[in-house]
Amino acid sequence: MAAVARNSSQAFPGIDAIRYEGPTTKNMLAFRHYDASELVEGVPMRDHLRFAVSYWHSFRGTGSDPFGAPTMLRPWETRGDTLEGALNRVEVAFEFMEKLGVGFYCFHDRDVAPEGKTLAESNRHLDAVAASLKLHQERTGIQLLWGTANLFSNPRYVHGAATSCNAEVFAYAAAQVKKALEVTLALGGKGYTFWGGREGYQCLWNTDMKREMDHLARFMHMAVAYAKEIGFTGQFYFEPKPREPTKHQYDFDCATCINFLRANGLEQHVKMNIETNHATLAGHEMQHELEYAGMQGFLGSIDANTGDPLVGWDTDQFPTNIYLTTQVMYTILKYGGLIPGGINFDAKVRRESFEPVDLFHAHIGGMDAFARGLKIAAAMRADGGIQKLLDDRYASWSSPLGRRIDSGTENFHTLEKEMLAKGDSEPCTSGRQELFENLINTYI
Ligand code: XUL
Ligand code: CO
Repeated sequence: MAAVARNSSQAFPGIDAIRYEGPTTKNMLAFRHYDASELVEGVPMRDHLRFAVSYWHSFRGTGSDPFGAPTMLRPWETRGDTLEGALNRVEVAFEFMEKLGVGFYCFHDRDVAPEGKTLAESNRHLDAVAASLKLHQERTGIQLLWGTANLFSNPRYVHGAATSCNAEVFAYAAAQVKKALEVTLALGGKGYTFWGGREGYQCLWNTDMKREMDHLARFMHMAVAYAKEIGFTGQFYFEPKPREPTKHQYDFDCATCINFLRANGLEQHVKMNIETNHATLAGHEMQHELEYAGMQGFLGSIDANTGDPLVGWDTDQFPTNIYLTTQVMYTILKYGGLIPGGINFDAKVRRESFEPVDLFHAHIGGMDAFARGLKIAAAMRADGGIQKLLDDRYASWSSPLGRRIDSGTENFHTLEKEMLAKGDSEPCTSGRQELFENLINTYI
């Protein structure tokens, strides 16, 4: 299949490259805050943020929902789910990403190439599309942030993939990930993500949880071994999600995933790809998930989106809330950044936002929201006011007693002796939550 090195796509006529025009511009197809080359803490914004477009939402999303048919107007989609259609879509996707000015994209194998009648045919399709993706990557400099395999859409995965009750499904999933890893390597992918898909259960009565989780660990070890064999040195990620499509997903949240990795000897090989809407489904704030992973060295990459506070499922909306992006960027800066990860917009335009231009508005808004969050977080760090309040709160740990406890020289006997002699502990000081919150608002 002949792939093209130039891009003849004109799917977005009338839309030029999106430029930084500053906060006062009236042009809604411009960045107000994201200036790729502007230095923040000495690093260009593009390298802090490493924005990626999700192929599945932006180029395979149709707008269908359980109550209605597809709504998306995508004039370039004239060839359906064929190889020809897939190759045309690559050009459209690269036209979009070039105009938007993002450095990265992410895909599942079945997003970019149609599934064939056999595994061998699916692999041939994927190779043909990957050849075109590679040429367009070389032409534009846009890189693959991470690849993944879709182990959940096909009916064969009805009971899961690595955790299926059917051993042949496990084998098929292994073959699919093997191929996806090869393609990710060929495209210079910076990472490879495992989202659990249907790895979970709907009912414990029909589920052998121990067996399923053992199989998941075995599957992951096979992936690690194969990556080593082919020389794939990209970062592996787990993407936690607590529920949907199953009522309990095994990769529930960061704490669950990190425990699974440690319990199965995988902690050196896998970090977290943390998604905002998944965090909230788990009953956590995104900041909690980032902090939990970051403090233990498991912060890898993020899937940026947001849920709707009134809707209890994974709505995958584009992030526009500056408070949220400030929390995210503050925590990311605190743990030294995301490289080799990035900020993947795992987000979809609403079903009602069905015109091609809405893809631009959505991404521009998300990128600007993160750029503002980054600048605010950097200002908070430069000023040091929040850190000072935090240090004050824990000041007693700098006392001689605090230092002795932290250095490990104390035990229950010595501490009891000290408190018996003293009679009571010193009174606590205020937590000053409202002062913290007011101070944060002064930066926003
Ligand atoms: C599903 C989800 C996935 C992963 C990749 O909720 O987030 O799109 O990001 O499989
Ligand atoms: Co995701």
